[in-house]
Amino acid sequence: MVADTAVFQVRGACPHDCPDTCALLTTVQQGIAIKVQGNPAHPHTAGSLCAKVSRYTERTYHPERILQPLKRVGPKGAGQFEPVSWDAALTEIAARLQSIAARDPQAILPYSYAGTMGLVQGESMAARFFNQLGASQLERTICAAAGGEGLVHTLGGKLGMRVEFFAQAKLILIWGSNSIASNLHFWRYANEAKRQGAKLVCIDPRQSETADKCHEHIALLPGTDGALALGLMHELIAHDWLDHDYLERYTLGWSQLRARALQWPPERVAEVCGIATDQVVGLARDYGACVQTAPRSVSVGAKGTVGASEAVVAPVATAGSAAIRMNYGVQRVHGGGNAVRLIASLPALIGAWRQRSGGVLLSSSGSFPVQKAALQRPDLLAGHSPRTLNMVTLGDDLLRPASPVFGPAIEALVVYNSNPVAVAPDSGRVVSGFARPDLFTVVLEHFQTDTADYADFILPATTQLEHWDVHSSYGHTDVLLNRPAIAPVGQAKPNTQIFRELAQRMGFDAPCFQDTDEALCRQAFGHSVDFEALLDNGFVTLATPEARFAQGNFPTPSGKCEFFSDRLAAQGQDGLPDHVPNHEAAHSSAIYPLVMISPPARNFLNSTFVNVKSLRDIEGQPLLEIHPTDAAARGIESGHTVRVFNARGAHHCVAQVTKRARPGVVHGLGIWWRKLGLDGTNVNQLTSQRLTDLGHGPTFYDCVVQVQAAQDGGT
Ligand SMILES: Nc1nc2c(c(=O)[nH]1)N[C@H]1C(S)=C(S)[C@@H](COP(=O)(O)OP(=O)(O)OC[C@H]3O[C@@H](n4cnc5c(=O)[nH]c(N)nc54)[C@H](O)[C@@H]3O)O[C@H]1N2
Ligand SMILES: Nc1nc2c(c(=O)[nH]1)N[C@H]1C(S)=C(S)[C@@H](COP(=O)(O)OP(=O)(O)OC[C@H]3O[C@@H](n4cnc5c(=O)[nH]c(N)nc54)[C@H](O)[C@@H]3O)O[C@H]1N2
Ligand SMILES: [Mo]
Repeated sequence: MVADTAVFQVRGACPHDCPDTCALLTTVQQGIAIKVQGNPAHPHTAGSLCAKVSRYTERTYHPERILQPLKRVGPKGAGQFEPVSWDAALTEIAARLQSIAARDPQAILPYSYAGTMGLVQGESMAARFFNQLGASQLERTICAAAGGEGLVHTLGGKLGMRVEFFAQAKLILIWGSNSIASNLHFWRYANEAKRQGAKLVCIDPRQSETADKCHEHIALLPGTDGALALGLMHELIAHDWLDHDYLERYTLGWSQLRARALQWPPERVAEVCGIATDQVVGLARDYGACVQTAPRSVSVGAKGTVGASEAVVAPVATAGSAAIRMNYGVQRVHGGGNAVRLIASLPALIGAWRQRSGGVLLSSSGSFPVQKAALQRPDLLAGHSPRTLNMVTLGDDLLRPASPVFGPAIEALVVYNSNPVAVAPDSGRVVSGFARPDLFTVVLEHFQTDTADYADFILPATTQLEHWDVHSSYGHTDVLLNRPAIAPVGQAKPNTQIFRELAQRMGFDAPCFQDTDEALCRQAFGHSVDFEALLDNGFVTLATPEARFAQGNFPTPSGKCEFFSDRLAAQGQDGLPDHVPNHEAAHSSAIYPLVMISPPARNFLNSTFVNVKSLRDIEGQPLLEIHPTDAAARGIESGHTVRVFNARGAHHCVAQVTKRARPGVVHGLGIWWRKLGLDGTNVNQLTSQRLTDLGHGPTFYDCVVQVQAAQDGGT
C-alpha cells in the first residue's frame, strides 16, 4: 500500500477546447494535486503548458468550486441556492423530466459543448441518456461547423498536414489564427521553421501577438478571406505557378475554379479585403515560389484552357514547401464555409501536398477512429425520431412557443460542459429565455457561471484531475488517456456518473447504463487503438501517412480534391466555392459603421478560467481594441469606458486605443463572464444568431456596431 505521504505523478490529458490536447503530469501529495505540468515524454507537449492550464490546481481547489448539489431558492437568475442531498436533487430532477417526457420528450433539450473535450465525459453516458429519453437532439455547431463542412466538401474530411511537419516548411501562412494565444504547441513548430529560414505570414484583421512575430501581416477586413484566396489563385494562374500534373490527376472542377478565379484580379481583391494590391501580389509570389512540379509543355494563356500535360511528369520537389495553418477564426462569418473551401483548395494548385511539409491544416480530428455509435448508442432512440435544434439559435428557440413547425416549446434544459449564457450569440435573447419562470433548468458545473445562475438545480461535476477520460485532438494525431489523479473534491461526481444515476431513477435498465468510465474509455476506440499502450504511456500516436494527399487519395466521393462538389450542388448550393460577403458588413451604415470581432483573450479559454483571479488579473478588464483614428473621431482615449451597441443591445467595456485594430474594425476580446464585466453583459450582447453558409455555424465575427464614450462611467 502506498503511504499517505508518498509523492507521485499521474499521467493525464488536458481537457480544454484547444487544438493542442496536451499530455499532463499531475504531482499528487497526500491525496492533493500540488502541481500540473506538461509531460516531457509527449512530443507535441514537450513538457510545457500554457499559462492557463499551469494554473489548473488553482481552478480545481478554487474556494468558489461547487462541492454539493444546489437547489434554487430565489427568483430565476438571482443566483440564490441552498444545498440539497444528491438523492433529493436527482429524485426531483427525474420526476420533473419524467412528467415532461410523458407529454413529449422533445420538450427536453440537452445543451453541451466542449467544456471538456473528453470522449467519455462529453457525449457518452449523456448521449445514451437523452437518446433513451427521446429528447430533442442538439446540433453542436457553435465552433467549427462551417469550417468542418468546408473541409469535408473539399478534402473529404477534417484532415490535413501533420502538425510536426510545419517545422520543415519554407513558407507558413498563419491564416485566421492567433497561434501564440490559442495553439501554442503549433507555434513551437512554426518557430523552428522560422529559425531554419522559413517566412511566416499572418493573415488576420487583428495585429495579434502572433502577427507581431511573423515576417508579414496582412490585416484584411473580417470575412474577406475567400476573396483573398481567389486573388491568390488568379495570380498563380496568370504566372503559371501551377502544378499541372497534380491538378490533372488529383483534382475535380479545375476548369470551373480557374474561370472563377480569373474574375478576381489583385485590384478587385485589394478593394474587397481593404488591403494594398501589393500585398495580394506579394503573397501570391511567395506562395507561387513553392510550386512543386510545373511542366513547361503546357499552354497557359490567361484566357485559354490549361491543357493537361501529355507526358507523365514525375513529381519532382523543385522548391521549398508552403504550409497553411488555418484556424477557426476565418469561419465565424456568413461565408466561412466557402472561405475554408477556397483556402483548402490552394495547396492542390501548387502541388504542395506532394511533400509532408506542405498543404493545409485546419483540423486533424477526422484522423481518429472514434467509435461514436458505441459511445452514444443512437440505437436507444428506437421508436423516437426527435427534432434537432441548433445550439447557435438557443436564444430564439427558448422563446419560441409550440407550433406545428417547431414542435413543443422547450420546457426543460439540461446543460453540461457549456456556459451558454456567456458564449451563445445574442445574449439578450438567451438571458430572456433562461429567465422564463416555467423553464426547468439543470446545470452540471464546476462553478456558479452565468448559466448556473439561472438553474433550478446545480449539480457539482468533477474536473479532469478527478475522473477518467480518453481524448482525440484537432491539432495533432495522438490519442491521450486521462487517469484520475485525485479523488473527487467534495461531493462532485463525473458527468457520466450523474447521468448513470439519473438513468436509474428514470427506470432506464439497458445494460449500457451500467458501463464504468474505464469501460467507456475502452469503447471509445475499440480495437483500433492499443489500450494497454495507452495505459502504459498515456498517449498513442495514430499510424497516419506522412504526406496524406501526395498521391491524391482524398476521401471525397470522387477520390479527388473537390474544387467542385456535386454533393453541395445536389443540395442546391453553388458547387464551386466563391467569396460570400458578410451578412452585416455589407449593410454597414452611418448608424453602425464599425465591424466588431471578438476573438479569444489569451488567458481565458472561451469563458473558462475567467473566474481564476491570477489569470483575470492579467487580462484586467473587458477590453475593446480600437484604432487611434476611430477613437479620436469619438473622443475616446485608452482607459475610457465605452458603450458598444447595435440593434441587439449595448455592452460597456474599457477602450484600448491601439494599432492592433485596423481602422473600421474593433475587437472585443472574449469571453468574459457577464457578471465579472462592467455592466453585467459581455460581447455576445451584440453578436447575432444568423448562421453561416455551410454547416449552420455561428457568425460571431459578422457583426456591426457603433462605439461611443460612456456618459457616466459604465451604466
Ligand atoms: N487561449 C485560448 N486558446 C484557445 C481558445 C481561447 O478562448 N483561448 N479557444 C479555443 C477554441 S474554442 C478554438 S475553436 C480554437 C481556435 O480558436 P480560434 O478562435 O480560431 O482562435 P484564435 O486563433 O485565437 O483566434 C482566431 C483569430 O482569427 C482572427 N479573425 C477574426 N476574424 C477573422 C477573419 O474574418 N479572417 C481572418 N483571417 N482572421 C480572423 C482573430 O483576430 C484571431 O486572431 O482555439 C482554442 N484555443
Ligand atoms: N463572441 C464570441 N463568442 C464565442 C466565441 C468567440 O470567439 N466570440 N467562440 C465560440 C467557440 S469557438 C466556442 S468553442 C464556444 C465555447 O463555448 P463552451 O463550450 O460553452 O465553453 P466554455 O465557455 O469554456 O464553457 C465550458 C463550461 O464547461 C464547464 N466544464 C468543464 N469541464 C466540465 C466537466 O467535466 N463537466 C461539466 N459538467 N462541466 C464542465 C466549465 O466549467 C465551463 O463553465 O464559445 C463560442 N462563443
Ligand atoms: Mo471553439
